[in-house]
Amino acid sequence: MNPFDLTGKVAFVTGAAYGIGYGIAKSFASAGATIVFNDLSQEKIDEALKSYKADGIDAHGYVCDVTNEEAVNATVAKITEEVGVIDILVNNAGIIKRVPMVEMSAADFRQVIDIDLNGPFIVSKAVIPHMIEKGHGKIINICSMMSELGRETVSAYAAAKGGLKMLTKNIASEYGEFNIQCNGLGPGYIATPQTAPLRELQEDGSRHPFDQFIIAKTPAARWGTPEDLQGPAIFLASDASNFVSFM
Ligand code: NAP
Ligand code: GCO
Repeated sequence: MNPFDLTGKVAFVTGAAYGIGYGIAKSFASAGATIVFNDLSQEKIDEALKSYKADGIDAHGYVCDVTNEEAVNATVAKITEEVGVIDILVNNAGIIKRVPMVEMSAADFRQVIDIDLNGPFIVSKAVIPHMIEKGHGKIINICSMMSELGRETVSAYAAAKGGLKMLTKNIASEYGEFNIQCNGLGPGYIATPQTAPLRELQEDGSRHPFDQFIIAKTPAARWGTPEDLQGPAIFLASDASNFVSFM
């Protein structure tokens, strides 16, 4: 028996048209899982389906905004009917706004909290009853170094990801008795569209100061890639982590 095998499992990775979500979904597929993802428009879904196909993955894409409770409930019901009960949920969809706090509007702050914290709450809430009924489930919340730290310009993101860490602990303790393991994954700094502005070259052609800082402070002396997350993601999605829950 391979405890990392995901054959027969249905994995729903939110916001997995590209970036970290796509990398995680790809790794789940390599371990045998059926991949389901959502994004905000049919155009993005179609584009992503082509990428999955090119990688040999027969994924299922749904248009759904994770902040819209009604749409999430309808999408989870559709997935359950069309693909099967979700065994693995990855709350990955997220945004960041890098603005000094005193210059940030309350509306922008709210939007970050809405997508990065209310989103995982809404999607988990829709999926958990099905997991309870099936007798098992895995929830992986994509947290951040900002779940632990603060830095200039990311107040809303740090507040949301700090909250997501606590939501993770709460789901783990509230639903652990139903054989649902909930864990957070804090990826470090990963090269994706979200972090692209931090790698933009300066006018004089030199590297962005934050880019230099990350390379100097990261033990591997480089930005991570979505593929770097495959080991921890498969571990947290598989039977290998059946007694691991982030409390
Ligand atoms: P990304 O490249 O910007 O991808 C984010 C994905 O989320 C996109 O597909 C986006 O779709 C989707 N999304 C945004 N809002 C959504 C909504 N309301 N409903 C559904 N989907 C939505 O980001 P990433 O770097 O891969 O990050 C993925 C997750 O990891 C985020 O939660 C992020 O905060 C977290 N994270 C990132 C890093 C990093 O260094 N990159 C590190 C730690 C944690 P659209 O294209 O349609 O907008
Ligand atoms: C930032 C970065 C981070 C990363 C990541 C760190 O501006 O500080 O975008 O927030 O995306 O979440 O783990």
